[in-house]
Amino acid sequence: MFRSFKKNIAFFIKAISFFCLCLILAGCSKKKTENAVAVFIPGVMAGSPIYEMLADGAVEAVNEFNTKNNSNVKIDVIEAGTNQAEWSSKLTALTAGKKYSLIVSSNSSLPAIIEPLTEQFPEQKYLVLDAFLDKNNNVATINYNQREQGYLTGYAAGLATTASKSVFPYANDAKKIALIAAQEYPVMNQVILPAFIEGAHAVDSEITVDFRVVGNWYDASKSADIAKSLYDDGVDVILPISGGANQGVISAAQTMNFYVTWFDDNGYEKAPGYVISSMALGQKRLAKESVYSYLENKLEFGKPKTVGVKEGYISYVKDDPTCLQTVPEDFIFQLSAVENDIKSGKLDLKPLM
Ligand code: RBF
Repeated sequence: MFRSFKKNIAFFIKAISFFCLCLILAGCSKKKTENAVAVFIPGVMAGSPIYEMLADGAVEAVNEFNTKNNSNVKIDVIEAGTNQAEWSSKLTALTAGKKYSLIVSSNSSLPAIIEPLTEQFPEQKYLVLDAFLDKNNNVATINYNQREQGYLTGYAAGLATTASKSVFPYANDAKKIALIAAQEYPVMNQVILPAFIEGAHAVDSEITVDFRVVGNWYDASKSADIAKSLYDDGVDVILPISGGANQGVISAAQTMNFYVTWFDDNGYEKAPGYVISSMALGQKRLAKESVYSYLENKLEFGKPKTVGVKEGYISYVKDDPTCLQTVPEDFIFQLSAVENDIKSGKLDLKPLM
């Protein structure tokens, strides 16, 4: 009698333990499938198409995933602001909050901020576009071959500055172009500027390229002053890469009459007749595809990728109605030929970093 009572108790304890184990396992597996995404904008979105496209693509990916799978993945977009000294502590706080399974961002300075965090928070995954980081299994990076983007833009500027007034009325006799950057950073100094010069020199080796720095990504009146002084020096084509401050270069172009070559997205509408080229990044599509593949558990971490013209993530925008109306046909034809040479491999512009 006592033995059978003991047997029953033992059975009861085993059953309870099994039940608890099942509950724990169910809890664990549930936690694993609960995804949430944060888009960490290193700066502000206004005036920075590269960040707007990042957020748009990530939000679209989550919305489509939720609709297709009847799930409820959350996504938040957080602007870190223009004070770069605060980015590291803001990203640390976002990570430490453990609210998001994936933090998405974009720009080449982010890997250096993220690397130490991956040791402190080994569960956190990051996806960074427009950046490069090797051998870190918590970080996926996809970089653009901006030598191609810079080269094509330099080629465009070179064609315009050497053109006759009958083709480009605001072109002068001096063969002078310029790049106005918000700040100096490794990709700017070692890739974009050298490639811009390389492309211009492929048109004419006598072209001189001026390089000026605004000092931040928002001061449009300062960038307008810089652009005006460059114009006074004989510069007739400017490439602005200064986020919100690009607007100053656009207004100066319209007042003084010089040309602008645009970077990152389609810029013809900003100043029809003044913006003569646009070299766009497929940042929205890349953000959408990579966030979607993360949600499907297919995103590869620790294996950096580089994409460019061949893969369709850098492209010369020429099917735009304003472009077709305001930009000389022969110029479009010549620039398209260079893009095709890159596509076919005839012109091999290997990444510089
Ligand atoms: N690009 C922007 O359009 N807006 C920005 O606020 C901005 N901030 C940047 C800050 C740092 C530290 C670095 C390295 C780059 C930044 N970029 C910004 C540039 C961007 O990553 C890219 O290089 C350019 O848009 C050219 O494709």
